[in-house]
Amino acid sequence: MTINRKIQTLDEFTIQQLRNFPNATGELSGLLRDIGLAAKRVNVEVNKAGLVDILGDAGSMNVQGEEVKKLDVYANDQFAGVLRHGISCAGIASEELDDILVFDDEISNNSKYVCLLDPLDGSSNIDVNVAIGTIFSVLPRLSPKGSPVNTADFLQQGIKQIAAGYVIYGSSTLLVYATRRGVNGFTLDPSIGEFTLSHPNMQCPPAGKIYSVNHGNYFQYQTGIQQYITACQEKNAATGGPYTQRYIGSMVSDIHRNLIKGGIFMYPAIAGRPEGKLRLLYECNPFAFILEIAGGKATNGRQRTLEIQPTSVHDRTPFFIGSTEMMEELDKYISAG
Ligand code: P6P
Repeated sequence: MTINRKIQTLDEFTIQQLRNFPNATGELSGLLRDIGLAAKRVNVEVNKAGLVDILGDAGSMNVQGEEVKKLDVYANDQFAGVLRHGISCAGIASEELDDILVFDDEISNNSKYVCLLDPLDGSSNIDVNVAIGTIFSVLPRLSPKGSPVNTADFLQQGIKQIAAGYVIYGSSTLLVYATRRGVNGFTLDPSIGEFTLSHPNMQCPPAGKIYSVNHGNYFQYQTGIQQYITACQEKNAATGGPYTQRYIGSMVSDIHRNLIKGGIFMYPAIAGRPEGKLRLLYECNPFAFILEIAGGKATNGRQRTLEIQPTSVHDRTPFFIGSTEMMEELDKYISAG
């Protein structure tokens, strides 16, 4: 029997990375494998979401007499569970948890990393079958090993991230993660139940023709942003260039598409939300890290996202991310606006 060595699974890839760095402890590889396992479990339930009427609404009991959980609560439990029982993570912050969750056991207290998660972003799209996703960020702990982690371990600038990634539960299930060595994507192969390398060394095109923004908030955006959006539209009319507006309402999908094809995603401040809607630590920082490693840019309109100093776990931030040339053009409009 010949083994198809061309197909590299996530586990093989992370172990190969480990072999390239003999001094590495393997904790990051282990953490990424744990995330892949949780993502596979979440994927099974997300794919059944359309059957909720059969399986029962959240809070009800299903035919097996088990309590049916809301999918984002289920997703949080899956990621928290595998990370708690792994050897690499000392605690997590999550959109689903009011405060940090400290694992506080002997193994976890000696782990190197903390993980920050949006376990299931865009979950309001589940009932209309729009792709949703998981977003994760990995930070090195600051507190001494052997002790429980604390909030300060999580309130670090995004430039301190060791790794970051996302999972898209869409037409296929794709896990993308970045370290400083590059961005790589793995598509779940149901026939073997493994994530397999499908998008090696992902790069964000420096230019693009796709802009992603919620036009419904247009009149709430600051002048420079309104002018940039109009410029994107005028390009289309004036130059016949194929500028296209694409906005799915699921940032994982919008940003993934722009990462591959080139484009810009914007979630500006709006009336009543001076800090915007998106969360800094577990939505914007992971994507900012990934896009910068892939050659793109990410800001809050004034400052590099990765340099923003967090003040609390659930901080929000205005968010602009994508192809470098589009981000630089946006910056000109914001500065002149
Ligand atoms: P709006 C989903 O709820 C989310 O957090 C992101 O995934 C998405 O980009 C954004 O909110 C959409 O927000 O206000 O445009 O519906």
